[in-house]
This record gives sequence, structure tokens and C-alpha cells, in this order.
Amino acid sequence: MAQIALITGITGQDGSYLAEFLLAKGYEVHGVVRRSSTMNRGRIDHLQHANPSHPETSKFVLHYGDMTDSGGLNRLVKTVRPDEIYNLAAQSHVQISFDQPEYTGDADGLGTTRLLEAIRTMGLPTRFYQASTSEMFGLAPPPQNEATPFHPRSPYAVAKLYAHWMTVNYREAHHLFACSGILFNHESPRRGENFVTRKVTRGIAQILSGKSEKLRMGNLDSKRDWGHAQDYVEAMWLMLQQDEADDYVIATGVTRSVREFVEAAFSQAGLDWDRYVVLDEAYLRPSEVHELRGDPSKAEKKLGWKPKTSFAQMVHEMLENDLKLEGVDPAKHLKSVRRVPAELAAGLVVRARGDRGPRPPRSSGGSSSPGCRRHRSLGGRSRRYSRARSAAISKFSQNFSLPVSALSACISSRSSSQ
Ligand code: NAP
Ligand code: G4F
Repeated sequence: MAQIALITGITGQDGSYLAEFLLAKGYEVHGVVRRSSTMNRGRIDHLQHANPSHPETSKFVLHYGDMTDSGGLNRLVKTVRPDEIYNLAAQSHVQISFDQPEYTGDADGLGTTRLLEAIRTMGLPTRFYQASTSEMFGLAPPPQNEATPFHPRSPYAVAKLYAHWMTVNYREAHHLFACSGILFNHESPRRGENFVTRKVTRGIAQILSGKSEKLRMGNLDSKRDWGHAQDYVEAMWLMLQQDEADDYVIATGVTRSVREFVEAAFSQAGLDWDRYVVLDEAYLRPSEVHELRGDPSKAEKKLGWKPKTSFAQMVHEMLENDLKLEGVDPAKHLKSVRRVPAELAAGLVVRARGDRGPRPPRSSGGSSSPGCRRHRSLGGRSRRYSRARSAAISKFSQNFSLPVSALSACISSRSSSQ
């Protein structure tokens, strides 16, 4: 018999990818949707079309519900009797949580308790996944892992921290199979339009289509560890397939500033970001999370999980999608991005900056990564090759969306250490 999963937040970025992932694994997927005056199912329409909507036979069934309504959630858990619940529903925007602190606490915090309590009181063997967040670390210095103390900086992060500890408590007190996935930022073409990455890629598309001239942004100095949402939903599933419930950090291990994201995206579109981006104080937050960089080594070791998509590929995919949505031909504007394993791209940045993250495995030649080996050979040549070297750096920088300065530093440090 097919495994049954219940996903709250199925209309969101992660919910839609997770539903695809579980359907492909043969699951019967049930999703919770909110009533709204306009249909809000663009991310899952294709799944509904592919699965005829007769609840008796369909592998994909949607139910109305809301995280603030315990009666409805109880009924759902009772009727669906899921093997696994993925609790992804949340008011997930950090800045908006400062305007709606009580609602955010209700939906994101108490909503989790309502689900846990439904499982407990019905005595079901349901496995539970809680969508926790790196925002819970807040001011704690990077790298952040499962043992890092929390210091939340927004009503959103405080609500999520409450939900995290409730998940841990139901595991310890009531022996539920309940896991908390502490996921760092993950993006995709399905990312909500008011999160920074999507705002940038949409902004570029609108500039290229002539719809707008400027992109108004907040703090460009904060740093985030950005991965691809499609890679991250696999980690959620893996957590629920283990022998024991536990909590895991899911991240790439590489951090970049918002400015670096902006530079990379504008550069892929052949634009100089300086000409278009302007500061708008409306996007500054009352309290900011300055730097997030996750250490995913526990997930790597215990779940066998690793990110698959490189930063440059992710940015490219998002730009391609948004250009098409604006009627702009990506082939005319986007630089191609070479496919490169995420670890390699990450390793290059780590080495270039010399101060962060897990090192890629050493090769017998003592070099840190194939990428750096390639550069060492360039860097070791005589001065008359310097022009060719600069050209190579520039090309490499464009292909992988890495800053030229960082690559140069990588090469210089490799050369001087030889
Ligand atoms: P998202 O795109 O904002 O999706 C949020 C989902 O929650 C939507 O389906 C939304 O429904 C639903 N929702 C919101 N309030 C609800 C309520 N009161 N009752 C029922 N459903 C409600 O978020 P995401 O990026 O997919 O993230 C998924 C989860 O992971 C969230 O809990 C988020 O906080 C957490 N998380 C995300 C990241 C990240 O970088 N993406 C990182 C760490 C943790 P509507 O479509 O009707 O609005
Ligand atoms: O894209 P953001 O809004 O994401 P944030 O605040 O990191 O939260 C996201 O990731 C969390 C995981 O760590 C999730 F839990 C959460 O649900 C959400 O998915 O902002 C990223 C950074 C911030 O430092 C912000 O101040 O970008 C900065 N920023 C600068 N200008 C901006 C803007 N953020 C937004 N949304 N809009 C701007 O114009």
C-alpha cells in the first residue's frame, strides 16, 4: 500500500517541490490549502491536472485548512491518518513578522503544537517533520550547527524557535517520531516574489523588459547561505526515513552577501548592478541577522545528504524563469553557466576567501580542489602570460559567478604557497 503524506504549506515553494518528490516516490499526497478569494495554486496546478480530483482514487488530494484552526487540523489528521506529516505552512516572511507578530506566533508557533497534539491524542504512529529555520540562530556567529545556541532576531524566528522546541519536547516527552530540519535559505524559480533573491531576478527581468529602471533594496551587507529548494526537500524526506528521530542543519556551508548575489545575477544578465540598485530604507529591518553559514556535516554523515545545485546554476535558473515571465528571451541576455558540482563551486569560494566552511577533500598533489589546481598552474606561469591569466580569471568568474577579486586571491595564495 502507498505511503500517505500530509503536507501543510503545499502551495508554497517547498510544499510544491516536496509534493512532486513524494508523488514520484509513489506516495499518496494530501495537502492543506487555505481559502482565499483568488485561487492561489500556481505552484501545484500541474499536479492537480495530472491527478484527477476524485478523492477515492487520486494520489493527490487537497483539503481546506488553516494552521490557526485546531478543529480543522484535528479532523484532517483523523481522516487522512498520514504516515508522515510535513509541517511547512508558515507566515514565512521575516520583515512582515514585525508587522504581524501575533498572527505569526499563532500560525508558525501554536500551529505546530496543534498538529503535534493531534498526532499525540489520536495515538497515531505518524512521523512528523517541522520546518525550522536558520533564522533561529540569529546573532550566533557562524558556522552554525545543531549545537549552536539560538538567538532569534524577529517575531518569525521566535515563533519558529518555540515550534522547534515543541517538536523536540513531543519527541522526548511523548516519544513521537518528530524531527526538526533547521534549513538555511533555499531559493528557486518558485521562491516568493518578496524574498531578496527572487526580488533581484524579477527586478532584472523588469529592467530588461523596460518595465522598470531601478531596483529598490535594503541591507546589502547581510550574508546568507543560499541553496536550491529542490535539493532541500529531499533532506526533509530523508530525515523521516531514519531509524531514530533527530534534528539536522541543512545548508551548503558557503555564505555570500546580498551584494554578491546582486552582482552575480546582474552580471549573468550582462548588466552593471551599480547603475540600477538604489537603497530604500523601507526594506531595512528593526533587527537584522547579519551572517548565516550552516555546517551541514551531520546531515552529510547521517543522511548522506549533499547539495547538488551550484550557486551559479540556481541564479541562472531563476533568471531564465523570470525573463521568460516578462517576455524577454533568455538566450539573448543570459551568459551560459557551466554545469559544475555544487561542492566544487563551493570549495572554490571557500578557498578563495580563506576563512570559511569545510574544506573539500585534499588531492594527492596537496591542492585543495580541482578548480584551484587549475588556477595554480595558471598562477605558476611567468609574467608574460599574465594577460592570458587575467582573461582566464575573468572567464572563470563569469562562468561560475564568482567575484574576480576572490578568484585572483585564490590564485595568488596558491602561487605564493608553492
Ligand atoms: P512559502 O513559499 O512562504 O510557503 C508558505 C506556505 O504556508 C504557503 O503554502 C502558505 O499558503 C502556507 N500558509 C501560510 N500561513 C498559513 C496558515 N495560517 N494556514 C495554512 N497554511 C498557511 O514558504 P517556503 O519558502 O516554501 O518555506 C516552507 C517552510 O519552511 C516555511 O515554514 C518556512 O518558514 C520554512 N523555511 C523556509 C526557508 C527558505 O529559505 N525557503 C528556510 C528555512 C525554513 P498560501 O499559499 O495560501 O499563502
Ligand atoms: O530573502 P530574505 O527576505 O530572507 P530571510 O530574511 O533570510 O528569510 C528567509 O530565509 C529564512 C532562513 O534563514 C527562512 F526561515 C525565512 O522563512 C525566509 O525564507 O532576506 C535575506 C536578506 C536579509 O538580510 C534582508 O535584510 O536580504 C536582505 N534584504 C536586502 N534588501 C532584503 C532586501 N530582503 C528582502 N526581502 N527585500 C529586500 O529588498
